[in-house]
Amino acid sequence: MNTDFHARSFSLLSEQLGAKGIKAAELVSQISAFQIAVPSWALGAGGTRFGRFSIGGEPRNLEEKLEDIGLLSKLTKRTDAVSLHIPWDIPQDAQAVKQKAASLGISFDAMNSNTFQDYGQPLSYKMGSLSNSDSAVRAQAVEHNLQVIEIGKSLGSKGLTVWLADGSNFPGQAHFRKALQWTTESLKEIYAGIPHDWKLLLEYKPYEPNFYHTVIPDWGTSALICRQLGDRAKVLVDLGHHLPNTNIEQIVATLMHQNLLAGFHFNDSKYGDDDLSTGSVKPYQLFLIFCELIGGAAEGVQAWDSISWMIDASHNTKDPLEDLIQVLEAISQAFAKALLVDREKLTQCQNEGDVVGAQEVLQEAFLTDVRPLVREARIQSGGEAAPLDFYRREKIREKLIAQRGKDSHASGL
Ligand code: RM4
Ligand code: MN
Ligand code: MN
Repeated sequence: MNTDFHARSFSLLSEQLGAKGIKAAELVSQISAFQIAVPSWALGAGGTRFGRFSIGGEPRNLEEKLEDIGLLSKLTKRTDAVSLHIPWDIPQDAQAVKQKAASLGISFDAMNSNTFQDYGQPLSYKMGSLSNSDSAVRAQAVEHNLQVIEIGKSLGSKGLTVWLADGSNFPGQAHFRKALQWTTESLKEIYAGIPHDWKLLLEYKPYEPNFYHTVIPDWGTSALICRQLGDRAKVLVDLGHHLPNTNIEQIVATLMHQNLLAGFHFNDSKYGDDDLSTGSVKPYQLFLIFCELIGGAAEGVQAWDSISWMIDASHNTKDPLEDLIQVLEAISQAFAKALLVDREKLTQCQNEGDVVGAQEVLQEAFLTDVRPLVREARIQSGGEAAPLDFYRREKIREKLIAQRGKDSHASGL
């Protein structure tokens, strides 16, 4: 990236924004402060049920995963935390792992439990975990979540994310009400183990791996359960966990209105839980979601700081580090564009029934090229002007392959 090109584009944009009464320097500091956690499972190649193709140089252990995130942090300055998945990332020596992370400027975001796979535990989750009709399986799944909380405590995490695959594949297979009841009771036991300064982030998903019914299929069911648990339980919105064309921005607004939004799993979706790169398919939707978030925080319905930001992606063709650089950029851009919305004018259009005017307000912000702002934020924070160019120029993947081998395999999906 030519420094002169950046300086000129940033100064032109600052001037254009200034003419509208917007201070570029304020936007830059808001963008700089925005940090998004990276999931430990996004650093290796993801597979599909048809196959998995190694990308080479994948991190072989938790320490190497932290190193990859440390690198991302250094280049982008947009991430300072990792979200771990247990049992994929059990730390052998929590203190050493914590120290290593600290030396890289990385902290531990929400912990993810896993009761959707069998990994040598005594009882199988084939027929469900927290919703299982067998109380011994439910107890085992509860115990696993409590252990994940303990691991999280030792690392300084402040949250437990629960995503359940529980459901059924065929009509008649499960008793809907009992499955929901058992799930709620199990979650109550887990919630009892949630420390006072933690939160429980409850995810929902309409289908997959079960294709007829899922016990927590939507935000409403998740919200109903959270209400029965307590204030520290809130709904996690994974952008891929909706049926096509769902109005996710409205879901976000509703959850904020009830102070029930735990946070996000960022990804993008064409059909379902595709785990595609955020912003690659529906950047306008992402912008509209940020408009609701910024509006909700500004109007005081839910505090900005109470919301967690995490990426949840998986790729079988892209270099995951290159992808994460792209994704951090796409999220920053959507956030920056939403900060540009003239909220006063929007409210006025809404009150006056000016439909065309309201759309103009949103388009004015969305169509602004905010890349110079995002770049300036990164440069001022000490990151790279063009992280992807740097990554390729420095042949980082080649170096990782030399160090870790061509067939190294990161734990995860
Ligand atoms: C699920 C869900 C969870 C994630 C797993 C790997 O679809 O999104 O958040 O932990 O995938
Ligand atoms: Mn998720
Ligand atoms: Mn998912």
